[in-house]
Amino acid sequence: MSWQATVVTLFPDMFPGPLGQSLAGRALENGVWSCRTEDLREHGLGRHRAVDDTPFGGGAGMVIRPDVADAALAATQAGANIPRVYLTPRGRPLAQADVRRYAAGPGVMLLCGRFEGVDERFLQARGVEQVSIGDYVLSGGETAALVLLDACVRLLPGVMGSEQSGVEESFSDGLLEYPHYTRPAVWDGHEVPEVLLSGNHAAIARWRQAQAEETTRERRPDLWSAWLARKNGNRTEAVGGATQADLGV
Ligand code: 6GU
Repeated sequence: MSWQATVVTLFPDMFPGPLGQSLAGRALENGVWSCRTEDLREHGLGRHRAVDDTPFGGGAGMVIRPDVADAALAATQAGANIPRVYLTPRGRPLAQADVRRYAAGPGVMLLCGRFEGVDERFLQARGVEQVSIGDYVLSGGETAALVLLDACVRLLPGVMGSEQSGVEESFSDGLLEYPHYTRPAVWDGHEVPEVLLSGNHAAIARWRQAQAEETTRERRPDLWSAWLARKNGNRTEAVGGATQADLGV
């Protein structure tokens, strides 16, 4: 029984798209996962198969009707046990913890919006999670759905070549990853950090940890604060209730 992605969209031809290539593509061919689409248009109303209507209260754009969205959801026959996710810039930010949760289950049902959005009553009544992939606006949820699926599929058992590369990467311990270098040792006059050529594995591990911390502090103050809080929290636990001030941090 393979991990099943079900995508409700007005553009079914966009799937599996790039996920038919490379690692995800091979996993798809091998039956590790499957990708089904449900064309929202087939559930549209009237001669024009309308899926949307003007917003109550006025304003710009169109809104996907709850009855149309619900007919498409029913047609997917996706079980009530699989997470239902609507991709929208109004959603909570997608995090690796969400990806792990989705990948660990039987699959996901993804609803891709276009226009201004989907009627909120449908989302609430059918237990649909709302997820965003970042603070920028895409023309529709389809590319966001592809991002979410890529992140899930690479975690499925047997998809990634090396288990180690799944563990040590950015975000697995809340820090960004350290930088990487390969041959030649001198390129265009630029040398590789000396410690990496030393053969001193403990020194290399310390250098990489320091680099990861420095990069995170500079680029992602949000992750850095969370990491510090966790570290200090753990330390406080270990010494039995000492405050951060006690510890000089
Ligand atoms: Cl999930 N959808 C759209 N349309 N734009 C986005 C997004 C999703 N996440 C970030 N921007």
